Amino acid sequence: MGNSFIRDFDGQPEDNVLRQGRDGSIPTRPPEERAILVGVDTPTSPWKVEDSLDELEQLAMTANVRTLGRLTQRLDSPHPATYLGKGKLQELADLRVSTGASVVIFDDELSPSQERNLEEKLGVMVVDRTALILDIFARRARTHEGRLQVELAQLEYRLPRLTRMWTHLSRQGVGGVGLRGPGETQLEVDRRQARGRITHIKDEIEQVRRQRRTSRERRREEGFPVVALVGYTNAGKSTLLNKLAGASVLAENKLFATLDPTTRQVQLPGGTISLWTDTVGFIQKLPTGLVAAFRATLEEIAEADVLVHVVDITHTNAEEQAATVAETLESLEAADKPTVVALNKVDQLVTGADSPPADLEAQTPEGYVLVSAERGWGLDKLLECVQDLLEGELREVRVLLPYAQSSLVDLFHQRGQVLEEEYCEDGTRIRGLVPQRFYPLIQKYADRGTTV
Ligand SMILES: Nc1nc2c(ncn2[C@@H]2O[C@H](COP(=O)(O)OP(=O)(O)OP(=O)(O)O)[C@@H](O)[C@H]2O)c(=O)[nH]1
Ligand SMILES: [Mg+2]
Repeated sequence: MGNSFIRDFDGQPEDNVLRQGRDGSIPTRPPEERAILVGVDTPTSPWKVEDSLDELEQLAMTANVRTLGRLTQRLDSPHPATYLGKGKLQELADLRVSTGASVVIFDDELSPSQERNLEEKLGVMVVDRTALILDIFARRARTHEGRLQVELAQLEYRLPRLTRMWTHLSRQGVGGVGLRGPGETQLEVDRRQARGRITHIKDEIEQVRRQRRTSRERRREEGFPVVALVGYTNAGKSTLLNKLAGASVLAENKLFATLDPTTRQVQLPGGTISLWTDTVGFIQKLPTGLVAAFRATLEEIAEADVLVHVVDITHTNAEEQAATVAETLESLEAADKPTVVALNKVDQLVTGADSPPADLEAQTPEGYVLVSAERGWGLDKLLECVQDLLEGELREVRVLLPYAQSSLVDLFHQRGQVLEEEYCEDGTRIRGLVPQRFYPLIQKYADRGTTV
């Protein structure tokens, strides 16, 4: 397994802690589940199957599931009916019996029929990567928005899998892995009800999106540049924000510690106040339904002025992780944003030093900064890079600003640059540079047919 931080996992479901005291009773922790992990090694997969299973094991631990064994098979693609080939499936069934595992977790999303066939053959609960991620998200969601988004993703995942029994709607928190979260009661409901609920949640999420958009516009008008922290889960985004802003975002050695976005002020070296948003981390094979459900949250990224992509360079799969982040940004149409890459956790690469190693520093290309979020290394440099990118976004405009809009004239002087200025009868005529983000504010005063 070779990954030391896995040992730090405590495996405690925090939901129990939260539930304690709410009804006065002492919580009974559901028995820990024990799993076999299964993956296929396909020629097209960018990850080595063992690395992907390492990650699946961490996901399982985060969901309080202990791994008892693993099984992999080399295939061109997963078998359409049973994921594994016939012989391998028998091997899995035998391994399941000999280990006494209570659940089998598959490293790819299973089709509803694969899931049914596998459950029949194995005689225990079958969970796929998507359900496991949804389970963790369900435990993490704290805000109304986060819960809505998770519930939507869960409903859409479960809808095609509905058979006899359907558990949903209120947060009961019991049930096995993959069955937890905002989404459960004893009620048995049919597909029609689930669809109705989906429509309802989508409406609510649309409201959230509108509110988010309004507050983004307000921030924009107030002139605060927005920086979004993006990166693979567990890369150190929250630790970085905590260090930079003295914030107290939960940062821990668990996958998907952060689900709901948090925004904090960070002062840049030139004195400008910028707003930094920390949000949900990415992961390979992130279900597209989940990305779609989290659109309201992820729009924060799409609308940021600059991205800081945090990479854990000590991770064996740092490159693959960075590629996954790039792909996810692509799907969010945020891949072209000005980006600084923060190569994090450099403190783990040196012993006894209190700054990044000079030889590494010398090799670091432009646009990359070596940092240690935990130790506070490289943060000044990171902020400088962000500032440079923000300033690099200055855009030349010609405007005629009415005298009543003197604050917009100030904007040029304070945040941009005045190249030519002329006082006329109808206002101040300016040719100048303004940061791109202010453009919407002054667009309507664009000066056509001018002398300046
Ligand atoms: N050694 C070392 N550990 C770090 C550093 N930055 C973060 N960590 C550790 O990495 C783990 C993950 O950090 P988080 O800040 O929670 O990571 P994140 O990117 O917010 O993760 P998610 O919210 O799960 O997406 C924690 O255990 C941190 O203490 C660092 O610079 N050096
Ligand atoms: Mg986090």
